[in-house]
This record gives sequence, structure tokens and C-alpha cells, in this order.
Amino acid sequence: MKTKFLLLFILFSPVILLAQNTSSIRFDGVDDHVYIGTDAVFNISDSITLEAWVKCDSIQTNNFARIIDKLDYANKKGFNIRLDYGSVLFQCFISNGSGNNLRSTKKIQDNKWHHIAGTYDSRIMRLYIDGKLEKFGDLVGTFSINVNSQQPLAIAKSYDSATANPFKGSIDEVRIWNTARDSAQIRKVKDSCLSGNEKGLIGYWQFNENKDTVANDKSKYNNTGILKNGAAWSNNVGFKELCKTNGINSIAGKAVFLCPNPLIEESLLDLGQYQLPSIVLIYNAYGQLVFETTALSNVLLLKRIDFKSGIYFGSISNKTMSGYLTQFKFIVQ
Ligand SMILES: [Ca+2]
Repeated sequence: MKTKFLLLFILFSPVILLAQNTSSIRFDGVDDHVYIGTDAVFNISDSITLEAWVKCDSIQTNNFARIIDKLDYANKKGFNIRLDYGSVLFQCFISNGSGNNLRSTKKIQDNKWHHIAGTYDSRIMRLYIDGKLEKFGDLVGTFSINVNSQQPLAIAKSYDSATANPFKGSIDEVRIWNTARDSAQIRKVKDSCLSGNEKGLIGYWQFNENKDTVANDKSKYNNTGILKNGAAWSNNVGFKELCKTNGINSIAGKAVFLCPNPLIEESLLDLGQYQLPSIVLIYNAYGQLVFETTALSNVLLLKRIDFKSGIYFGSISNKTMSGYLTQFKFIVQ
């Protein structure tokens, strides 16, 4: 019976799975890649952010190794972020027919983990390495991105008709947004897992499955990635995320999970196996009640916008029982 309960608890506690960065994917630079496909959500036109953790082998099999790619080079459509002779290059084909790109001065082909991000807000492109703005370019006008809706999105290689340009090394924590994330947003959450519900997040592959050939998309769009041609799971990971789990969040009563904790943008509060509806009360450090809700499902989304920076204390109770069921604490950055 205990075993059955434990199994159910694990199955219905998604935050536990979100909370740990346990693996990445290793690509051989020959043909390994993750295929994601042609879902319409990736036909991004106005604003975009591409993000990933990468560990690039010092010797690549080609000089244009693709990292996140939906580029149709022949028809001048799409976007990608890739290695370019050891630099990072972020490219968007825009509505005036240009293949605008930014290339970093910094080289990252050093067999070490780096976080990379490219953003475009319809006018300005920006390229970040390890949370620092590396390059930016003003297109002096407003231009949308042209995409080929039939061009598959892929990780670690291109489905471009001309050349695949496979990547050699490891990739982790791939995120695609249909907003241009600002520098503070990129810096704050590059070392932290996300809830998957963040505004503008349209693709989120954590690569924590560590088995079989399926990489789940933790965003609400569920565009599952398929590991192809021997792309291999690896226990080597690029960042130590800030997520905390049971024993740190819960200060009394039953287990409760909040991820990420500290709350930076959005965090999921996993109420576990409580009898619903649960009443969630949150107090600031002065003891003032600042948040109150009745949870109708066992996962509640907390948003940064609802809190000031500080330490908070919460309690969860249930109308059918007296007293609280659990108390917990968390930090808002
Ligand atoms: Ca991972």
C-alpha cells in the first residue's frame, strides 16, 4: 500500500521532475540531432528569443554548427543560433529580404558550458553569452521575421536543403520565446529551471528524461522532440539551478513543493495530495496577508508580479479539516 501511494505521489508531482537538472544531450557532430517539427507556433514573426546551454567540442566537424535551427537559407527564411568558427552567431531573415545576423567576438568552442541567447524585437537584435550582452544591432526600422512554415525546427543540425551543419558537443535547457527577453530576464533565469507556463514561452526542452528517445516540451505546446541517429543522454549538465524541494520549502506539516524557489518570474506551487479545494494564504515578513486563493487543482501558479521582493510564509488549509495542513516559506527576488 505504501509503495502504491509513493508511486502515485511521484506520478502526480510534476514539480519534482521540474526541479532537477539531471541530464543533457550529447551530439556526435555527424548526424545526431533532436527533431521537433513544424508546429505553427514556431512561425514566429515579430519578436523572438532563442536560449540554450551549450558545451562545444573544441574541434567541430564543420564551421557552422547549428544549435537551434529553423533556417531555410536558399529561400532566405527563418532563424537560427549556431557556432560560427567558434563564435556564436544569431541570424534572422527579415521582411526586407536580409539575413541579418550578429556574431560574437567571444569564442565558446572550448569544451566548457556556456549559456547563449539571441533576441529580436522587430527592430533590435541582441546576442548574449553567459548572461552578458555580447553584441547588438539596430535594423533602423521595423521588420518582421520571414519563416518557412514547412521548415522543421531542429536542435543540433539543420533541415536546410543545402547542408545539415551538425553540432558536436552537448546541449541542454533549450527555450524558445515569442517575446524578446530583456537582459535582466535572461540573466536572472539562465541558471534556474522554469515552470513552463511563463508568458511567451513557446518551447521548453529540459532534456532531463535521460532515457529512450523522447525529449518532452515543458511548455504548454507539447512539441515533443525526438532524438535521432544516436543522440545520447549525458549526466553532464551546464548549470546548478536554484530549485529547492521538500524540506526547504516546508517548515511544518505535509510536504509542499515550489519550483523555482526563489520566485523570479513564475513558480509552481505543488500542493501534492491534498483534498481539494485548498485554501492558500501567503503572508509577508511583517505578518500581513498579501495573497489568498482557493486552489481547485493541486498545482497553483504564483506570479512575480503579485509580490514585492522579500521572504514570504504560506499556509495551506482545507475547509473540511481544522487548522493548517502545511506551512512553507519562499523567497521572491
Ligand atoms: Ca537538462
